[in-house]
Amino acid sequence: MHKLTLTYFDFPGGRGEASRLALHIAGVDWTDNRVKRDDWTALKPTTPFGGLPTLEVQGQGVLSQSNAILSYIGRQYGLMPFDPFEAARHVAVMNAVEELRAQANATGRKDEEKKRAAREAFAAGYFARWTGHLTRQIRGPFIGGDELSVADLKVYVAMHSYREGVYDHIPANVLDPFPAIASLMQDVEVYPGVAEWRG
Ligand SMILES: N[C@@H](CCC(=O)N[C@@H](CS)C(=O)NCC(=O)O)C(=O)O
Repeated sequence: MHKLTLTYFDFPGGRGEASRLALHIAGVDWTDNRVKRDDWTALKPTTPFGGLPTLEVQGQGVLSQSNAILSYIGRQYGLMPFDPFEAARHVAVMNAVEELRAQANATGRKDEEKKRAAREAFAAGYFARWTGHLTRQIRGPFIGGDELSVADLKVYVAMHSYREGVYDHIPANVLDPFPAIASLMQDVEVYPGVAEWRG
């Protein structure tokens, strides 16, 4: 068994949290390495692509890119479908979460009124379309049906941030019109190990 170290910033969200959840659910021996912002400048050039998370797999090397890390953990520990087409569909969902993140991040503005306008347009436009697309990917209760996967964890962490109001001017009830996503979130929350990890 390879020793695993997941490195990410010290907060319960972003691109690293789904991998932490997956490793916890998998019940494997892993190190939760949390980087302080002050230490990041020195660490950044040592990472494969200049970003976190990374996953060090002892004896093999260091992986970067959140979706590659999730795919690796999922394949190793039964949190990814075995069927190649179905697995690729799950990767597509994870990549779509990254596209959503990029669009959301592009709504940041220094001027508060401009930010409000950009966020409201995003919520009514890209976000509403995206959640519609995601809904059609959910077989129910999880993306692949009965089995939880790393893609469900990625969706869960990303959608949770909206519910927590991380993006100001986007209301915390923005997911209300999408019951399949709300149901997936609920089922992830009661999945063994999740509440324990999230605290
Ligand atoms: N495509 C990469 C993006 C990695 C990334 O930009 N991570 C952010 C944290 S979520 C980061 O390292 N930010 C600090 C920096 O870029 O210096 C992935 O999915 O892992």
